[in-house]
Amino acid sequence: MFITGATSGIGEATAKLLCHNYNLILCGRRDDRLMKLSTVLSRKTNVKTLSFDVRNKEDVSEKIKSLTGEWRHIDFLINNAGNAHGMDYIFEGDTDDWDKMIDINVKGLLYVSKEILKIMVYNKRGHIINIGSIAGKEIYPKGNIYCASKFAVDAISQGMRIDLNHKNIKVSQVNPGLVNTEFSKVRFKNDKEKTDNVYKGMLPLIADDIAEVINFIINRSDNVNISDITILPKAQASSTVVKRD
Ligand code: NDP
Ligand code: 8X3
Repeated sequence: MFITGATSGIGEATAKLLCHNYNLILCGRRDDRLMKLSTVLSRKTNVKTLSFDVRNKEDVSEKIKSLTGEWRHIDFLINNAGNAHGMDYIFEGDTDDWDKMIDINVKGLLYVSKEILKIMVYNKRGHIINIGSIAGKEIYPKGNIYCASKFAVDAISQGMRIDLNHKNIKVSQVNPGLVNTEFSKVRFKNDKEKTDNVYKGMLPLIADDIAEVINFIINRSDNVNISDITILPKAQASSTVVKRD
């Protein structure tokens, strides 16, 4: 089980849930968190950590190629690493934020997939779960480039599913709505007020909700593929319609 973005939020919750049944390869940039998680989860399963920035194509390739023996038997890839950076009108957006979202959410996902697919195609089996978003299904004001990056993930998931169909590799996409993780803290660059406002007066999903759905998807019979699933909190009807008290 190869999980990107395992150092917080959805990736971390997924690692904690799946450690009961799978060996784990956990990725992220924050070494201290990878080490802590590895120490805890090693009590339950075999854990390997790989520290890299998904934007660094050479490092992604080197780190994945460094896996040997049993660690190359990767049946599941959870492409979860990603974030929003900023939330501005398109005429006011910061191009550094745009670069981050496209480089991490789109190109990073591709670099990781490229390397893992070499293994899955060779093994003639595998299952990729891409973490998309409701933002990859509907555009909302000031969502512009983040939405574009997640629309790209949606297109990539569909393209993967088609191209890997004859390679015995399943591709699923999970599209969460509002989930209370470090996502908004990153998006708003640690601005507490803006972060708190995202979830004000409503009950968002928690990372465990998404981990449970991932667990469900990977535990269907081999003949079944949950190809695309959107999960919203009860208070959220769409990207823009959220009931708040
Ligand atoms: P978090 O901020 O809690 O987690 C993001 C994870 O991605 C971290 O583990 C982080 O690790 C990793 N990451 C970010 N940038 C990089 C990078 N350049 N290289 C490697 N790893 C990176 O947010 P979430 O758990 O909420 O986000 C996980 C996924 O879910 C994302 O793809 C996000 O777009 C998606 N999503 C989130 C929603 C939400 O409301 N929270 C809703 C819909 C989708 P580190 O910093 O250690 O590298
Ligand atoms: C995260 C959900 O609505 O904040 O992908 O863009 S949203």
